[in-house]
Formats: sequence, structure tokens, C-alpha cells
Amino acid sequence: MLKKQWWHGKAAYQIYPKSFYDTNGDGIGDLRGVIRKLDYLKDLGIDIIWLSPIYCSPLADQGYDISDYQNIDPRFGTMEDMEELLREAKSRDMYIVMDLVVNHCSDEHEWFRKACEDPDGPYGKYFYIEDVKDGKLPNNWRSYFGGPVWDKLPGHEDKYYLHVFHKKQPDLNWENPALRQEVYRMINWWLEKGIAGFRIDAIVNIKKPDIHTCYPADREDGLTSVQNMLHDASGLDDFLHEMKIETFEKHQAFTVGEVFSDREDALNAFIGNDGHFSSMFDFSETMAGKSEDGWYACQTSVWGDTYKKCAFDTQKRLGDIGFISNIIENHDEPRGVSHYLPESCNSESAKKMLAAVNVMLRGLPFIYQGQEIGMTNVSFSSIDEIDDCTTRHEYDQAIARGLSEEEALHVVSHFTRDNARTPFQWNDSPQAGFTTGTPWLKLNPNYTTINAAEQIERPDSLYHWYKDLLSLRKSPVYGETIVYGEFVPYLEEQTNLMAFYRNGESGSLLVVANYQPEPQDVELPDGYRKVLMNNMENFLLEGNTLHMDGFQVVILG
Ligand code: TEU
Ligand code: CA
Repeated sequence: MLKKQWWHGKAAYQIYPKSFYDTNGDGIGDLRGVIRKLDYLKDLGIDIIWLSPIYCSPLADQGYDISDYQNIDPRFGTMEDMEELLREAKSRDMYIVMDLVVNHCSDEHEWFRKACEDPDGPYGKYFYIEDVKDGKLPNNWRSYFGGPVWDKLPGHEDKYYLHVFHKKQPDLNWENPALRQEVYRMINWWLEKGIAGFRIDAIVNIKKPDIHTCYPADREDGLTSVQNMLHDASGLDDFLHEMKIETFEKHQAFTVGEVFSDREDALNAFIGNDGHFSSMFDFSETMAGKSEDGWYACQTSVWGDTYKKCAFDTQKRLGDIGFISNIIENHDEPRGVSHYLPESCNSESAKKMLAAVNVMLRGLPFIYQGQEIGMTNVSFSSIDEIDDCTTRHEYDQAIARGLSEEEALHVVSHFTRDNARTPFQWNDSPQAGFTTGTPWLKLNPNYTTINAAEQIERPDSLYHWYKDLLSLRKSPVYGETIVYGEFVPYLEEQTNLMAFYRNGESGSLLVVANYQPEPQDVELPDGYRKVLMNNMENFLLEGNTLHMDGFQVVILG
């Protein structure tokens, strides 16, 4: 039986602070901007806010490279701003969740500086530092962002350090108990400050097998995907269990793991009653159509039966094991409406369908900033317009595989993480109301039509649709069913029909979505004739047959 928790019935929202709201005109979103927009979020129906990193950072990977875990980067504000945010959130019954990035830190962190000064001293053991003779690297792993995971340790000709992400993100050595204690101390310090918990970054990477293990090369560069070493690593559970006991558990913190894992027992291990975290993201849709060989080989659109299969597989495996977190997008992915709808099918009604099938699944809904107004991918006209550090590598790989420059740009334009990172579109005034200065990253020119101010004014907008979905989730009549009701597929074999029951103790709902541009007929079961939500004006029922428009969705009670 699932143990009930305070956060189950809530709704969560991810803020990417750099692009959310700028209050001092430097073109960079800040903590005061978050404070100013709390009422906007409260009004939407949000309770839990996950802040992407705002710690001190050289921003080589936009804050996921932390140089001081216990201070706020001046670009985002001050510790006083953070404390004010905590107070303001609390006074609105809202919760702040921070990003915990402890697979690696920044190469500008004091620990790494000291490790460079004295690799044989105590801080050398906080990292993976190896002697290298004749340029022979200890292994052939390829970093997520391209190139070998090894780089020269600054100040040393014959020593290299390991980084599975950017070279400015040296991996922390979790085998060292002293490092683990430092991390736990820092976590507890933040929890004592009053944050509700953490989103836990890239966490499966903290356990490595013997770092001298090589694997067969999978590209001409002679390197091999990090996935190979992850498969070989054993003992992750011990680290995570220890972290939970030493930190989260003592504070009843809410934790949501960024867990990419194909382990059979993943759900149970990570989010079962005795699991490491409160929740973890379901990345099955995110992973659909992806290729290990690079973005050029990934599918640019995942929809209909493919999307359904991903969502349903997780829901069926999940049962009562634990509480998953459902997303359509985040700061690492293309905009959901540009990826989970067939190309050029992102009308507002199609966006509403996608919203409904995602929010009505069992689990905690996380909305990524801008998703609630249907922000889309950007069209980049040159690789130089893209700032994200992963993109160049993917561009080069596409070229290496024979794509023309134009085709390669087209590919990276779809997948670049900058799609999700363009400034939030508040209104149709210059710079979309995001800043009075020059935004750090290009705005999506469609802000003149897609923006929050317009949608707040218009009762049938996507914004109001999200608001209605979240209020249904919290309503006294249907709340229990939506939060805890059993997930049961309906007419699962019918092509591009995504339909499911949510069967609770206090009632039952049926969600029916026509996940294709063409109309489709659906036989409804008896009962379920009360239309709670409908993204179209029509409800064409003949006998038991519902004639649905393309991308129509209805929630029936
Ligand atoms: O992402 C971890 C991760 O697995 C990434 O490789 C992800 O698949 C990739 O960014 C998709 O292009 C987390 C953060 O969410 C990401 O923003 C950071 O860059 C990364 O960790 C390193 O901290
Ligand atoms: Ca600012």
C-alpha cells in the first residue's frame, strides 16, 4: 500500500531562474523576479517550486557547475533574497525545492583549486585524479557533452581528472567518505534553512565501476558511451541509502530524482516505500525515439500511439509501488508542444490535449516554465545563436555523419536545450516583459502572440486550461480520484486513442483523447456522461459513439 504523503495532492513547477523574470535590467532573471511572480504561480495552482541552480557558478553549464554550494550567485541575487523568497513562499503555503548537483562541482570550487595545488593532499581525494603516461588515458569513456571524460589537471603535465559532463564540471569522488560527509552537511544546512527538499541532478552517475575499465569504441573517436560504465557500476544503492538516512529522512524532505535507469527494479529501489527518494521523473516519453549516436539520429516528433505506449508502460509498471513525477518538458528538452505533437500541429487545442493526458496521469505533475502558455521551440538561423554547451558537439557529430550544414542546423535547432531556455514570455511589450535590458538569450519572436498577459485575460486560453486541470486535481469531489485513483487503460488497442480511467475510492473518471489530427469515433462505456472538461466546443454523442475532432480531449465523470 502506498503511504500517503503531504505532497501527493500538490502541483509542482520548475523555474529556470536565468530566464524567468529580470528585475534589475541586466538581462538575467533573478530571485527577486521569482518573488515578484509568486502570486502568478499561486494563481495558476502551483504549490511546489523547483528552482534550477542559483548557487555561485561560472555558468559554464548554466549553474549546474557550482563553485560555492552555500552562497547565491550575485547574478541571481543574495542570500537575503533567498531567505525572503522562503518567507514569501511560506506565507502562501508554497514550498521551495532546490537543485542538488553533487555528481560534480565546478572547477572553480575551492575543493578543486586545492586539489590542483596538492593532488596528493586531502582534496585530491575529492576527485578522480590519475597519473597519465604517454598520453594514455585511464579509460575511453565519452563525456555526455563530447570528447573524453579526461582533461589535464591544471598545473600538472602528467595528471588528469575525470568529468562525465563539461570539462568545467569535475566529478566528485563518492568513494571518499570525507566527501560524502561534506555533501550531507551542506544538504542539512539548506534543509535547516527551510527549503522543502531537492531535485537531485544526474544522480545515477555518482557510482562508477573501476575507472580503468575500457569498453569497445562505438564511434570513430575510439570512445564509448558513459552508459556502458553505468551498466557496470554496482553499489549506487548504498550511497543513496546513506544520503537519505543522514539528510532527507531527518527533515521529512521531499526529493525528486533525475533518474535515467533501465534497471528492472528501478521504481522499487528509487521510489518504493523504502526507496531512496520521494519521487523520480518519468523520462519514458523523453527517451522515446532517442539514439545513442546523437541528435541527428533522434526522432523529431513523438506522438499518438508512441507517446501513449510510453506513458502507459510506466503507469502500469508503477501500480501502487510509488509516486512518479510526470513532465512534458524541462530545461534539457525541446518544448513539449514542438516535440509531442506532429509537426505543424501545435494549435492551442492540441496543446490542451497534451496537457490533459499528462496532468491526469497518476503522479505529481511538474509544469516547466512557459509550458502553461504553450511556449514553443525557436527557429535558430545560425549555430552562433545557440549558447548551450552541448549543442556544438551534436552539430559536429551530425556533420561527421554526412549531414549538410543546413541539415545539421535543422537537427540541433530542434533538440538544443536553448529551446527551453529562451526568456519567459510575460507580455507583448519589448523583450516580452522579461527584462528592460538585453536578454541573455534570444527571445522567441512569437511572444507577440504567445504570452501570459494575453492568456490570463482570455478565459479559453491554455493558461486557464492548465489552471482548471490543477483545480480539478484539488477539488473536494475529484481530488482523491485524480491523486490516488487506479490507472486503467481504456480501448488501449485503438490507434492514436489515448484513453484511461482513474478509479478512486470516491469515484471514477474517464479521460479520452484523440491523439491525431484526424477525427476519430470512440465507443464510450455506460455511465461517464458528465463532461468535466472538453477542449472543443462540441460533444457529438450518437448513442454510445463519441465523434471526436482531431486532438479533442474530454474528461468524463
Ligand atoms: O542532466 C543530466 C543528464 O543526464 C543530461 O545529460 C541530459 O540528458 C542532457 O542534458 C540532455 O541534453 C542534468 C541537468 O538537468 C543538466 O541541465 C545538466 O547539464 C547536467 O545534469 C549536468 O549537471
Ligand atoms: Ca537580473
